[in-house]
Amino acid sequence: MYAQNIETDQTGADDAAFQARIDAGIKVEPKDPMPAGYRKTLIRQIGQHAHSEVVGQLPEGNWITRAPSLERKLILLAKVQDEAGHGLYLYCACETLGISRDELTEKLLSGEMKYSSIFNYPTLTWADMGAVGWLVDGAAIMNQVPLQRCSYGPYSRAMVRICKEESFHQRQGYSIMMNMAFGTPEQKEMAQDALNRFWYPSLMMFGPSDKDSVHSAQSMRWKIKMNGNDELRQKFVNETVPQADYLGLKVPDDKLQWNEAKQGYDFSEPDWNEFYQVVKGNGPCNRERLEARREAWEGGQWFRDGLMAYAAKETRRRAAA
Ligand code: FAQ
Repeated sequence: MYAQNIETDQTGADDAAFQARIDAGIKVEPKDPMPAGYRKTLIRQIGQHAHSEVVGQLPEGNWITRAPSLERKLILLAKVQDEAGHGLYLYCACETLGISRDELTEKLLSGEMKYSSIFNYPTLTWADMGAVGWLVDGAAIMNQVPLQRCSYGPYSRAMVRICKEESFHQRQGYSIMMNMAFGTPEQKEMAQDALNRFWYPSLMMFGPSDKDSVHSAQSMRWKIKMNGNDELRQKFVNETVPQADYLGLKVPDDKLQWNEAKQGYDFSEPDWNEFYQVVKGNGPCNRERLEARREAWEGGQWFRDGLMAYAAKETRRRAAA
């Protein structure tokens, strides 16, 4: 249905009229004409976002069977299911741009499409479930709240529900951190260790520094992104440091300091060489994560075949009735 629109994508002079609509705050809907580059950028960003939600289930899924209580197990299970739901809304939003979910999955498995670097780090202890909720979902919210106002209708609407759920996820993570940080000395040590390991990878979630960001300028003109990477990273640090202070934990950055003039913290940049290595597939868990997705995709083939066969049978039954 949408393939037809792709053929009518705008180029050249029409781009100015499109930009004027974006500047006026008019949402772009699936059947509207749009520049080919706008469509391509959205498919890249929404597709990568969807993959991140789905791959993002793996580090936490790792702890469902080992949660320390039935209550924590239920909460974690619900959270991980929410991430699957986020992937679903986002794949659906992406499909409105003329690409199928199967194609998106194949691009993930072939390495052509990325997913967030953060999910290539291991979750070694229960405290990591706290750090992931607090820091990773915290960073995700910081990035996604502004996306509720992005120019593409289906993406902006998907973000509304996702942000509500991410907010619950962030709080459940912080609640685990509170239990650990105010618990025994050993538990506090585990909480500190989790913060030490997840701090810089969380800062990397916002993408490279604006000066090295390939897509930011154009994406911001098109309101596919609402803020630069550095601005959101700074906001995240400003909000998170007092939360660490409350827990009595130390952010692993000796240069961290409040800067009165800018009304924000000065902080150390993450190691960008490490970031690019992880993005290229050389992080601690890249191979394991893609292998898990490949197994799930291949193992689910019989189920997808069954659904298609059932749909075909229903169509035949209705036609005969
Ligand atoms: N990891 O030019 P930019 C979550 C790539 S959801 C991997 O600045 P852009 C929920 C980028 O793709 C987390 N690659 O790129 C959850 C580009 O490469 P390309 C995901 C990255 O797109 C929580 C190149 O670097 N959130 O966590 C990363 O303008 C807990 C140059 O970068 C979203 O996807 C990275 N961190 O800005 C789930 C939000 N950063 O494609 C489970 C939507 C950059 O040319 C558990 N996305 N790259 O080959 C965005 O806002 C943007 O896409 C950015 C990157 C900000 C991520």
